Amino acid sequence: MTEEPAEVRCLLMRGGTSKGAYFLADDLPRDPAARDELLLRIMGSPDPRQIDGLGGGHPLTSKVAVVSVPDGPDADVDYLFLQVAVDTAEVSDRQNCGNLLAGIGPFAVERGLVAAADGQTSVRIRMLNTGGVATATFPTPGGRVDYTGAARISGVPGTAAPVVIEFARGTSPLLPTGRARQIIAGTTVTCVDNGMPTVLVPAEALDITGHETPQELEGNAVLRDRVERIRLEAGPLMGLGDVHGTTVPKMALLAPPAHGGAVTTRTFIPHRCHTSIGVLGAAGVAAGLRVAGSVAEGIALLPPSGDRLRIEHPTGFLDIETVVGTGTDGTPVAERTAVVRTARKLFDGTVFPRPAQPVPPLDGP
Ligand code: NQM
Repeated sequence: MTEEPAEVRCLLMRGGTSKGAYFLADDLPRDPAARDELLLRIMGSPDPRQIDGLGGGHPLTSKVAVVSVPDGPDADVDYLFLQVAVDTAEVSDRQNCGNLLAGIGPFAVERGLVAAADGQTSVRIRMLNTGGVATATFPTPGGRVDYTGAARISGVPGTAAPVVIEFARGTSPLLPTGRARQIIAGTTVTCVDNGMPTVLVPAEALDITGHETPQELEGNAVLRDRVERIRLEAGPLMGLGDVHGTTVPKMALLAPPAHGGAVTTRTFIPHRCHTSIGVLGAAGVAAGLRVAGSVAEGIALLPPSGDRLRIEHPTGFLDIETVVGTGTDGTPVAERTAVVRTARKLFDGTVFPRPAQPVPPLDGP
């Protein structure tokens, strides 16, 4: 599409513990700047409440998925994730989202990009933000997506159909700085990338227990400042360049498990504290736990056998399977990562973007 649309076909979905607007790429402007400007008006940004758009006033509910037909045989659909900032006029493609990923297969079936089998359907999804490929498998009795089921994930009330997601072998180095641990801004950390650049930081080193609520942590200005200083120094070391104003790397604070899992986490994404944990953020934590010499040693408790790790977070836990092996150059690689999520179609229809006009500065309630 080249012209500025007055209305756009849109499917609103919960994907895992996030919520976003899903579009076919063909229904949006082709030019990325025009597309992003339109998405700001659709989501209602910039505005802390996003009251004039679809966004929910939090990074976890201000997300967009753009889906298209791939040009090669390696995938069934292409998925571009866009994070729409809440209170600034920014749209970023610099991170992926494993939660919205859970809705991509069902969306592809809903929009006729993929024919569903009678029973289960698997969709190979190329994730354009990172270049990786994931396969999502979900129930499609009678060739239609069935969103109902018995799978329960922490952070979402009730149960729904399971979406099983398998990530192919990682394409980027698991340890982007080449080291299992290092001192950054005076704190010993481990930098990992298992689909999402993430810095693992022992909570104790930041003078917190790591079991505080997200509200308590967001209210701790000294902590937020220390976490941000580590992040800003870690970004260039991880090959991300200057990370001022970007949503990566994520900051995962680690503490001993409290409920039988492998580790407790509190994740800054990067300025709000996640109410649970991102899928790929958890993939990074899980892989980091398996790297010899990482900062997780002495904090995490690995089960004696099996690939599955339970990552505790503020609203429960996320179970994730990871296998970390050794690459040809002798460095650790994530061989395999798998997770179960759920997704649900919330609304299918037409969204009417706020008209293009200058937004006056905020001057009161
Ligand atoms: O890490 C939040 C989320 C995410 C991203 C974030 C995600 C992931 O929970 O794969 O899912 O870290 O911005 O949606």
